[in-house]
Amino acid sequence: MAHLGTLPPALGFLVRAHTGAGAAPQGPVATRALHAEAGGALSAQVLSATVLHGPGTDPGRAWTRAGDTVVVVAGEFYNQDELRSVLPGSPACDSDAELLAALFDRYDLHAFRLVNGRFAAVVASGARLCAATDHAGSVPLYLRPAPGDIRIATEAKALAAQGSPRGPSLPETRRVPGLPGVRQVPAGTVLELAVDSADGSLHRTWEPPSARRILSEDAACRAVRGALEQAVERRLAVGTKPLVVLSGGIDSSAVAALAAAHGPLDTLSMGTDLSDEFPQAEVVARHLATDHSELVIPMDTLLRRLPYTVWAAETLDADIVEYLLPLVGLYRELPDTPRRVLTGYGADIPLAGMHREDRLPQLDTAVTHDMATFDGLNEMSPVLAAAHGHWTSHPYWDRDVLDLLVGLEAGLKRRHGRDKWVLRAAMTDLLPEETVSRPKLGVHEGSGVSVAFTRLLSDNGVPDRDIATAKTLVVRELFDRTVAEGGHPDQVSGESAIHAALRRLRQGAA
Ligand code: AMP
Ligand code: PCX
Ligand code: MG
Repeated sequence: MAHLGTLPPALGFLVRAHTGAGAAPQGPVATRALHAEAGGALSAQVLSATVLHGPGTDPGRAWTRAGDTVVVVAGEFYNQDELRSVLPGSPACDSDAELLAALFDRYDLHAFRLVNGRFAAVVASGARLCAATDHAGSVPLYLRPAPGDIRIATEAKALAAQGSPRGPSLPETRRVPGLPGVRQVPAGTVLELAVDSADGSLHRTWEPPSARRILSEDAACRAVRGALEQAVERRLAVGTKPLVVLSGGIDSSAVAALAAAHGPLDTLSMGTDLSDEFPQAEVVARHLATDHSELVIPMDTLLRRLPYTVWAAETLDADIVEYLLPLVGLYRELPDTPRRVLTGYGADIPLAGMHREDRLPQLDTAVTHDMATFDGLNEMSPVLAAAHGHWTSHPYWDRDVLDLLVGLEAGLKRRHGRDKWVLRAAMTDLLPEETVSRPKLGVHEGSGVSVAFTRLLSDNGVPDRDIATAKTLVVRELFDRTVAEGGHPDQVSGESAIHAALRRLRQGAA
C-alpha cells in the first residue's frame, strides 16, 4: 500500500513568484482548509506560497526547499516506489514534494513525465518557474502571469479581481471566460516560465494513446483487472477506512469490490425524493459486506446546491454540472471528519459507457472526442469534496488504467451486446450477476437531476427548444457570480441567476 494519509499534505495552494516585494495571493477559495505559509527567497526570485491543508495534516510535507529550488505540491503521487527506484542511492524522500525535488534535480522538467498522480505542482528554480498538472489535469491549475510577478492557484477565483492584466498571453494555455488575465494550465503539461518576463513555453507530459491494442478476451480482462486492482490499492491509506460512493453500477461496484479486498469499507448511496438506485446499490453492499448507508437529499435542496457546484468545479459546462451536482450534494452532507473517498467517476470516458449503440466506429469516435475535450471541464476537481474537507480519488483515471482502457480495441468495449464489456467481464467473479449485467445509468439520470433542472426551467417559462441553452446561461451566470466576482454560494441566489439567464435568453432571441 502507498504511504498515503486520509488527506494529502495539501488540498491546494496559492503561490506568487516575484522579483519585487509581495505576499501570496489572498483571493477567496472554496477549499475548506487551514492556511500555512511556505516558500522563501531564491537567488533570482521569491516564492511566496500558502498551502491549503486539512486538520491533522502537516503542511510541511507539501513543500520543500533544496538549494536554489522550492517545490510545492497539492495532491498525491501513486507511483512513489517506482519514482524512488530511479533516484541514485534510493533516498528516503518521505514526501511527494521531496521526491519531486529529487526527480527535478535529475530529470529537470521531464520529471513530470514520470509521475502517475493526482496533483498540481510548482517548481521554482533559479530564475525559472514550472507549473504542472497531472496527466488528467485532475487538480486544476490557474495562473496570472505578469513580468516579475506570477500568481498561481489551484482555484481560479483566487486569481480573479487582482488588478488589470499586463502579462504575456501564453497562447498555449487556456483562456478562462470571464476572467481576463487568468490562464489555465492544460492537463498533462508543464508550463515553464522565466519569472522576470513571464514568458515561456508549454511541454506535454502525457497524451491519450491514439493507437488501439488487439488482445484476446482473456488477456484483455486480465490486464484490466490487474491495472484496476493496482489503481485501487494505490489509492488506499493505511489505517484509514475508505468511503466508496456507490451507485450500484458496474464502475463504482468494481471499485468497491477491489477496495473491500483490503479491509473494512464504507459505502454510501445518494438518492432524491424523485429517484434513487438504492436497491441496486444494496445488492452490491450486501454481497461485499460493506458498512453501507443511504442518503436522501430532497430535489429542492439538491437544486439549491447549483451555485455550490459551479463555485467548486469552476466549470462552464452545464452537462458536467448535472453530473457533479448529486456528488457535491452528497459530499456536503458527509460528517465533518475528513474522509478519503473513492469514486467510479470517469470510467465511461475511455470505455464509452454513455455511447448507447452497437456500431464500433461511432464508439471510438466518442472515446477520441471525449479524450480530446475533457480538459478544462474540471469534472474531477478535488475542490468538489475539499469544499467540505474531504479528498476524492478516481481509480479509472489512474494513468496506467487510463492508458490501457483508452487503447483497447473498440470491440472489447462493446461486445456480446454489452456496454463496457471488458470491465464487466473482468469483474464477474467479485460481483453479483445482476450488477455485472446491469445497463449503464448516469448519475444525472439515476438521481433525477437532469429532469428536475429541466423542469425548473420549464416552470420559469423556458420553451423546450431553449432548455439546453438556458442551462448553459444559468451556469455562466453562476460562474460569473461565484468565480469571477468571488461571491460565496450562500449569498448567490440560484433563482436570481435563473432570471438573469432568462433575460439573456430573451435578448438573444430578440
Ligand atoms: P455514473 O458513472 O454516472 O454512475 O457516476 C459516476 C460516479 O459517481 C459513480 O461511479 C459513483 O462512484 C458515483 N455515483 C453515481 N451515482 C451515485 C449515487 N446515487 N450515490 C453515490 N454515488 C454515486
Ligand atoms: N459520467 C461519466 C463522465 C461524464 C462525461 N465527461 C466527459 N465526456 N468529459 C463518467 O463517470 O465517466 C457519467 C455521468 O456517466 C458522469
Ligand atoms: Mg460511471
